[in-house]
Amino acid sequence: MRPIEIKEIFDEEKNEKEVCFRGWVYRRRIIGEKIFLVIRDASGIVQVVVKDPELVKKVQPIQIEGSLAVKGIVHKDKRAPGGFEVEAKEIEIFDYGKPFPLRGREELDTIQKYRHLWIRSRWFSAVQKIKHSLVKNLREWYIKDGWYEVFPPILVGNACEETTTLFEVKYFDQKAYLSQSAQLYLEALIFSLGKVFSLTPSFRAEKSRTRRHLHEYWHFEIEAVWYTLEDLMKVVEESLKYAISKTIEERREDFELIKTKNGRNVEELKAAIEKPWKIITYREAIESLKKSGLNVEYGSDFGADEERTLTLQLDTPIFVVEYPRKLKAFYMLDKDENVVKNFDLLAPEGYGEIVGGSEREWRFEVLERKIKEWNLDKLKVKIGDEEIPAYQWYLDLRRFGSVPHSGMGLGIERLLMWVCKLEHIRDTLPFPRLREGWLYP
Ligand code: NSS
Repeated sequence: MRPIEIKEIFDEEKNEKEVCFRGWVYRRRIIGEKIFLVIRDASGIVQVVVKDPELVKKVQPIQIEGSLAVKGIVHKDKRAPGGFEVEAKEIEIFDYGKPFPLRGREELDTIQKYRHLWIRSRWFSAVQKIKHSLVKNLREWYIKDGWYEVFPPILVGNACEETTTLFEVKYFDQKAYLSQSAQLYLEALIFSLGKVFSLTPSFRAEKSRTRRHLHEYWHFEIEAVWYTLEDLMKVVEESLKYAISKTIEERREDFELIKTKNGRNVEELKAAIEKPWKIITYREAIESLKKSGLNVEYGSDFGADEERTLTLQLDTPIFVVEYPRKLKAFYMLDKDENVVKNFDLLAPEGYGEIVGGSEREWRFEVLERKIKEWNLDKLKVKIGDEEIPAYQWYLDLRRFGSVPHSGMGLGIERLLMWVCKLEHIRDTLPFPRLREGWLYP
C-alpha cells in the first residue's frame, strides 16, 4: 500500500477507508487498555488509537520522536485533532527512540544545545514554511516582471559596506572576505542583463548584540539600469505586497499555528498590503523623534531605539529617504552636498529596517573622489606580478559606458521576523549564527 502524507487523511473520502502513513511520535497517552499516539510528519499531525492488545504491547516502549509506519482505518471523531482518528491495524517501528531531551518549555541554553532536535517543533516548522513561501513569492514577482536571477560570489576581495564588519578568511596566500552584499557584482551584471536579482548569504561581524542582528543572513538584492529611486521604491513596495499577500493565502494553517504562541494574526498585515506606504525624509524623521523625546540631532544614525520609536504606532512600512551622506556608504548617489538619494524601508510595530536601497553614484570622477574620501583607494590586489587598486574593476564600470542605476538589499530574516511577529531574529533560521556558542551545531 502506498504511504500517504498525514494531511491527506483529513478528507471525507478517506472516512472508514484503510490508509498507511509514516511519521514520528508527537504525543502519547495510555488510557485504560488503549494507547493514543499523536503522529506527526512534515505535513501535519493525526491521532492514532491502538486497541489491539498485541499492538499495544509492541507500541508501549516507543518514545516521543520514535519513528514508525501505521496502517489503519480512518474514523470520523470530533474529539480528535482535525476531526479524524486512525485506528491502528498494523504498526512497523523503525526506531523506538530514547527519552527525548526537549519537552516544550526549555531554557535558551538547552534549546541551543539541542537546536538540531528543537527545529522539529511544529512552531518552528510553521515559521520555516512561511519563509519558504515568502522567498518563493518574491522570486516569482521578479521573474514575472522580467528580472534575471544571477549568482554572485561569496568569497570576495572588496568590502561593500563598513570594513569593520568584514569576516576575513584565508584564500591561499591572499586575504579574502565573506561577502557583506552582492551589490557591487550585481552592478557589473546590469550592463548586459538590465534588471538582476540574487539571493545569497551575507556576513556581518557586527559587534552589536541585538534581537535583529545575525552574523550570517539571507540577502535578497536587486539592481537595475536606468532606475530612479522612485522606480526602485515602487518595485520594492509592489513586490513585497505581492509576496506577503500570496504567502498569507498559501500558509493560512501555519499562521494559525504561530498565532497561538503570540505570533502574527494575519488580519494585522492587511493594512500593510492594502494601504500605500508613506515616504518621509530623514529630516522629518529626526523632527518626529525629537517630539517623542529622544535625544537625537540632525546627523545622528538610527539604531534600534530610533527605528522602534518611529514605527511603533504604524501599521504599514515606511520609506525614510535622503539620509546625510556621512551616514551612508560611498556608492550612493549624492542628491546635494548633504544628503544621498537613498531609502531605508522600516517595518511597522517597532521592527525597523528591512530594506536599504539607493541610486548609485555612476559618474566616474565623483565615485573616484568618494573612494578616496572613504580611504578605499589604498586597498590593493595582486594579479600576477602587478598590484592594482582593489576597486579598479568597480570604477571601470563607470569608465566604460556608465549609466544611472539603482538597487536595494532586503534581509529575508528581518522581513520574516516582522511578518511572523517574532521577538528574536534567531528563530528565523534553523542554525542562526550569533555570538558565543552559536556555531554549534
Ligand atoms: O547594509 S545594508 O543596509 N545594505 C546593503 O548591504 C546594500 N549593499 C544592499 C544593496 O543595496 N544591494 O543591508 C541591507 C539589508 C538591511 O536592510 C537588513 O534588512 C539586512 O540587509 N541586514 C541584516 N539582517 C540581519 N542581520 C544583520 N546583521 C543585517 N545587516 C543587514
